[in-house]
Amino acid sequence: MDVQWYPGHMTKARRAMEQDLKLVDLIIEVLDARIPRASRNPELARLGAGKLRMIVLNKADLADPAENERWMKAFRAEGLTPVCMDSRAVSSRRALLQALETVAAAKRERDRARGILNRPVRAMVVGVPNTGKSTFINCLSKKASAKTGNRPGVTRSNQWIRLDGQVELLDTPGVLWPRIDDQADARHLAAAGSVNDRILNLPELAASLWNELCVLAPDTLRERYGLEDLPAYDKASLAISASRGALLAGGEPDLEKTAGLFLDDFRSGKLGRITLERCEELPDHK
Ligand SMILES: Nc1nc2c(ncn2[C@@H]2O[C@H](COP(=O)(O)OP(=O)(O)OP(=O)(O)O)[C@@H](O)[C@H]2O)c(=O)[nH]1
Ligand SMILES: [Mg+2]
Repeated sequence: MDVQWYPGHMTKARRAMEQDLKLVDLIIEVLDARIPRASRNPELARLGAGKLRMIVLNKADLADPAENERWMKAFRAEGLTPVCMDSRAVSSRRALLQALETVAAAKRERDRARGILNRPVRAMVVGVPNTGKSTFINCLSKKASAKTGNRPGVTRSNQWIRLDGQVELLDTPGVLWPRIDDQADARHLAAAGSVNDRILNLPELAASLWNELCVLAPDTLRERYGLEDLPAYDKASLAISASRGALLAGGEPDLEKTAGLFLDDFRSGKLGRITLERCEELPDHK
């Protein structure tokens, strides 16, 4: 599947990110916990060299809890500080602030040794589109300061948001990279909602997700769509379109709409908590 979504604002955002990295002490990378591998920016290790780093496995409420734990362990083994988060729930806030303070303590200590007092810790919040960066910031600041939305590309420019207690967060637009070489990465980013649906072939994307979910969550698929066995997507989509009434004017199945319904079921967690990527897949270079 060819995913090439690199609109102008992303080129600008990527440049701004390189510039603004000079201003920050800490990089908080917000990943989608369902696709922690594909949603990781392969350039960040290089761009952020020398900076403090934190990983937020956001949308952890939509991912398999056992997989969340495995991913946390893998990130810890890399020397990073990972936190699982449901940014829509205030209950996630405290653990995150604690982790943030632990990471920030190193920076405050360094400042103190140089005689610098009370300089706020500045963190840049980065990630692919739609992982919940702005929602995450709003959760921490307890205000709806940053604009959020259920589609990729909502945040268009950088915005500083100050938390109480000497921390400033920079909200940034979600960025992808100009070429996504790995096909599985591309499909997963699209399935999770990080790519603009308008450039995608939705029935093709739905078919690839269907194949994966037949392995990861077969019982859920059977139950949700009232199927006795699990046919190939072509056949399953006919059944889904009939049961959901996704039909064209002449009564033919509307396969575009059916694909959208199925993808929405996955994206909104109606198919249960599913992680598409196992942590053994974490390649060394990321
Ligand atoms: N279930 C769940 N939904 C979340 C979570 N965090 C954010 N969302 C939803 O995900 C969607 C995207 O959230 P945003 O905060 O706008 O995402 P973003 O990363 O800022 O997106 P861009 O600015 O487009 O890059 C919204 O519909 C949020 O309500 C989470 O932890 N769990
Ligand atoms: Mg945003």
